[in-house]
Amino acid sequence: MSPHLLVTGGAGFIGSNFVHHVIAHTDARVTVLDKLTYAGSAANLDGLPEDRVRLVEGDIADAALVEELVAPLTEEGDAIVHYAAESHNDNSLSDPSPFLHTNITGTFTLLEAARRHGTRLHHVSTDEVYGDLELDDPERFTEHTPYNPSSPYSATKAGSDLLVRAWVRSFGVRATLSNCSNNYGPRQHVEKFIPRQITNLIDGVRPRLYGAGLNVRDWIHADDHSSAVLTILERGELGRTYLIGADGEKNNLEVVRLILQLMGHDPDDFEHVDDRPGHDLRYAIDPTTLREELGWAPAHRDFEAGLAATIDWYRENEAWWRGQKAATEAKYRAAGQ
Ligand code: NAD
Ligand code: TDX
Repeated sequence: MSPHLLVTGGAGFIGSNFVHHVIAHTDARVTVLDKLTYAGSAANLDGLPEDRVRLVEGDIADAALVEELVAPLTEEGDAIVHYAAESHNDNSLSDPSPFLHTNITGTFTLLEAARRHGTRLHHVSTDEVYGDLELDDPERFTEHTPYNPSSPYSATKAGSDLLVRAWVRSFGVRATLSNCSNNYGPRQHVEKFIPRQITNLIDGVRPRLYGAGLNVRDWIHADDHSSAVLTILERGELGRTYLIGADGEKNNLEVVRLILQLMGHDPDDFEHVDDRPGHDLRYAIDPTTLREELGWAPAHRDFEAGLAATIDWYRENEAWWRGQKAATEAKYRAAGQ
């Protein structure tokens, strides 16, 4: 029997990338559990074979539904791969409540089902749980870095990680965790930094840089995040945390200037807007363990080429993002951003 994966949040940006990756590279069947919030779309699963991918619209905090979907999973090869989350820092500053519901209660609900049924679970998390680094800090984040989250988003992701670790230790749940750096690529919501600036430029609007733009993010293509998660699912050691990164540190100013240049504009034709409250200065992942122990390596090593392809995707898929754009920009305008 081919393995059966329950992918939560599989209709969002990174979860849908993983579903496409699994269908292309394994013989697994996938059930996607997704609430289809503002960030999720059934269209992200277009083109996938109907006999291998099923979408169930629902909430990961709905214990009865989760029970129904987890009970049939077997202990051999089947797994829950948990991507579903409220994922945007700026939204967590205006209304933290859905972050508590999905990231904490939702993760708890999945863990309880995994505990009842002995199901393998992989929990997808973020480098933001470690807080931020100084620009000149010689050490990057490792799996031993203490947790120190800054925003309601990262605090709820940190809480969800700690729940998973506690369920491993106290109840023997068979889980692995991964903390990944900033993803870019096709199908990312236009609220996020890179797609916001690309779609602004398509609309003739200048990019918006928070503060001075010196904050550093460690960019990885979503395809590489997916291949890393699949590697951990197949070869990771139960109970372990793996950090996923591709040595992609860049400050926001560099990224905005590169987007402007690639889209044929003056690289300085952007606006500085109000900074994000509590804005983390720098994220940077040390991915040595994943590379040396599990032999994973990123395929997208040229950020400029990956960014150019991402720009092309947004140019060619306006129907995908157009419906999100006006409401997203209205929220940013209200926040002075
Ligand atoms: P996203 O916002 O694009 O997608 C989230 C998906 O989860 C959506 O499809 C949404 O409908 C679904 N969802 C939300 N609440 C739900 C609920 N209660 N029940 C079921 N489904 C629900 O997010 P993303 O950027 O694709 O991030 C996916 C995961 O990866 C998250 O766990 C995030 O913390 C993590 N992560 C993201 C990044 C990044 O750069 N975006 C980096 C590291 C880790
Ligand atoms: O318009 C903008 N201008 C700007 O300068 C926006 C939307 C963002 N920024 C800055 C803030 C950050 O320093 O760009 C950087 C990236 O911002 P986001 O895309 O909002 O990402 P970030 O806050 O770094 O978090 C992302 O990476 C870690 C994801 O959204 C999280 O889900 C993930 O956990």
